[in-house]
Amino acid sequence: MSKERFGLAVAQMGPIHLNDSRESTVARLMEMMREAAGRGAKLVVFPELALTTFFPRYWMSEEDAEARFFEPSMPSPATQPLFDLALSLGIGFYLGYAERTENGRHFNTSILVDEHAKIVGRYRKIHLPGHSDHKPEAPFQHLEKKFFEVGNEGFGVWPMLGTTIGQCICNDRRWPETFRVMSLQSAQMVVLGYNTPSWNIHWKEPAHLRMFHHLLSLQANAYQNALWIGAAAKCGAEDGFHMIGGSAIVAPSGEIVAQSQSEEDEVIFVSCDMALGDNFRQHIFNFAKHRRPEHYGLITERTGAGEPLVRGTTS
Ligand code: CDT
Repeated sequence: MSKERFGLAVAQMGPIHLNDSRESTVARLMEMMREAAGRGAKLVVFPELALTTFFPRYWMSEEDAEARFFEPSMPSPATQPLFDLALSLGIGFYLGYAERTENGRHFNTSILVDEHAKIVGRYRKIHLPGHSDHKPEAPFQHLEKKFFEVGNEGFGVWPMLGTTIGQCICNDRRWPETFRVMSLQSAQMVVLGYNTPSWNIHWKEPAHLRMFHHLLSLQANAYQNALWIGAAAKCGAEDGFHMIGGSAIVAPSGEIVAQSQSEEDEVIFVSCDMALGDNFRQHIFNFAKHRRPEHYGLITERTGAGEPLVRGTTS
């Protein structure tokens, strides 16, 4: 593999049911890690909340959720074999899980682990979707705002594996700010995991739009920031609740260069040309030359849409 090539694997997961053990889930991750390494991957990307079912779909107390679904340490006894395998294979990985901190705070978290099995980067999800109240009329809940705090560590990037990698989680991929903040820190690649329900509980949305908006978000953000993006789904029906697949690797051109075909455990792989983003970065998206931050103030001044700014007339 030449200096410019980066073997990127995305390990999609089929469903994890409520009664599946952490040990059986980690065994699935390990099998895909072996396959990824065998195909020449430097990094394998696992989904959001990859150790359990997507538990925010269920109404329960915070205490019950903590006891059943959160990790008080990482590596944990159940995930240590994954770290050991990564070390023996010399492969890095991205993993999403529910984090309980030492002082009892709860975050939807992902980590980047290097080829020495060292956790080099941690990200706590910032754009939490859903609601915190019980919606008994809905077919399922989306209680991320109940079970998690908004991430408190910003959008980081980490020099690792010979490049600069950023990470985010699921709903973050729909927000252009996520990727722009990372590309302003010279990210070359962004990786993420997701759990996207196939049905919208808020309004009657055509089902095909779920996949369309997912891919649209990845492709637009890859192109506009000259990034490689790797996105890993947890998908299929978890105890009857269906989530989209569509795990993908997207090039800095915005083109999808690999996509999963199933809704099961499946590894996709691309030998990424890390120079592919250079032309975009040097020309059309040469940030230093073309960005106009003096006109972007509202991005950080306002959260929601407000009144038009007062401007000059056209006469
Ligand atoms: N897990 C997660 O963030 N899911 C959200 C659901 C939003 S509904 C379109 C997602 O952005 O996929």
